Amino acid sequence: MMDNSAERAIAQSNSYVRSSLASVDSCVHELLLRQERQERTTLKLIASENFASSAVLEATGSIFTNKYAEGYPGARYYAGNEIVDELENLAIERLKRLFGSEHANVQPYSGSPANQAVYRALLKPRDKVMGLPIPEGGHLTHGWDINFSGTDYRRVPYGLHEKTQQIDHDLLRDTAKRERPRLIWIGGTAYPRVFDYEVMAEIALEANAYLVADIAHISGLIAAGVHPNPVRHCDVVSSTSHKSIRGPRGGFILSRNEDRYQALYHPKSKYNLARRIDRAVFPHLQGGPHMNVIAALAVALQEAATPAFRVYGQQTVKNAKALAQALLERGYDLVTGGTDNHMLILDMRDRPLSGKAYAERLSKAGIITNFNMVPGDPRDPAVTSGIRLGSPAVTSMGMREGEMVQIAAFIDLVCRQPNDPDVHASVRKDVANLCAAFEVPGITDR
Ligand code: DSN
Repeated sequence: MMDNSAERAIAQSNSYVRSSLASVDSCVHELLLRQERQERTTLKLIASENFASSAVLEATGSIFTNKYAEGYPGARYYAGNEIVDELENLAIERLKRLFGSEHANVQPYSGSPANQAVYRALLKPRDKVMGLPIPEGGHLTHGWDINFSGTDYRRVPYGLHEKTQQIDHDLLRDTAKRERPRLIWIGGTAYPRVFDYEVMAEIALEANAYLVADIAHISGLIAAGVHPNPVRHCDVVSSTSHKSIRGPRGGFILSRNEDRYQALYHPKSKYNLARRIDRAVFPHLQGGPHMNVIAALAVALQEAATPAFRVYGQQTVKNAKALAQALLERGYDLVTGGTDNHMLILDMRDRPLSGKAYAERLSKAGIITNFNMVPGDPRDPAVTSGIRLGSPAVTSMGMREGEMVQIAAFIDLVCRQPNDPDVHASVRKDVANLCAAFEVPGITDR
């Protein structure tokens, strides 16, 4: 028999568990409401952001957050994992099916940890790595000097063709033959064109290098079938799960089972490529996987396998192209002259303000972007000369080409009179009116 005080304590803790956020923590609740209001009334044009569905959000906020499950399905270091084993296997199988991959790991906490695991599984410190530098559209983890990938490995940047601003495969081939890198990255965070995985695979083969695609930005477009799938050409493919694929904040890695360079680079290892990837994620780099995020990823993968998601991917690209065209018509320069994917990069080198200053002014007008380096950028990375725009989130709201033309007009108004508060206020009002005509997944559809 419990005494009265124990019963009271349990009753109190149960009521605490059932309390809503508003009654438990008004400060966080208020911040959440403000963020919701902001997202409902402004244009989310950050190319790496999106709106996860209510189902994805529900799984992210579920009790799976409580479960420790270090290890992998069937081989955990905690008891009580029968259900989460099923959950992780479900996410793995959905991922393998969606991308046609032999192996999948769904545990990386995000894109950078996924890429760290790739380095760990494939290379030794000081091995040579080729990747696109950040000003040309690459990612920090592709061999940038202030990142582990540039300090712990020898980086060999490859560049863009001076005129087209697209990857110069001839130059890349020559550099790879000369430098003999152990790994070549293909992918980036500010590259608006289609990647040629077939040519990259040839180049990697000639150099005996691993080819790794980082599809963080375009995994949704690949899943939707509107961009080529790199899986068959690459040794490993890494990604985040929250950008165009519209899942929770997280990452994943796809790979072949066997390592074609096992005898050359890992002769003493008793593990094949798939096992080395898994061991790099856990136990080398991470502890317990975030099972709530894996649950939400499974949901997002189910959504991404539907015909509706295919339409979403197609519309995302159509919208980016329409926005690009409308901005070109208004006299803006775009890196590479346009886009094939979900993003475009405004080159503002010949304009009076920095990329950072334009992004701040646009934000005052309710247009949320990020400032970004452009090829040949004379400015510091902390200010830059570019603005990156993306269509995934506004496409998730249901906007189409007509709205993109309107958005280009808003951007133009602000950039022409960046220091006029009346312009900021009037564009902000028009932006809010435009947004009010659309549902915001995860916010207004609950
Ligand atoms: N921060 C991501 C992006 O915005 O592209 C890359 O890591």
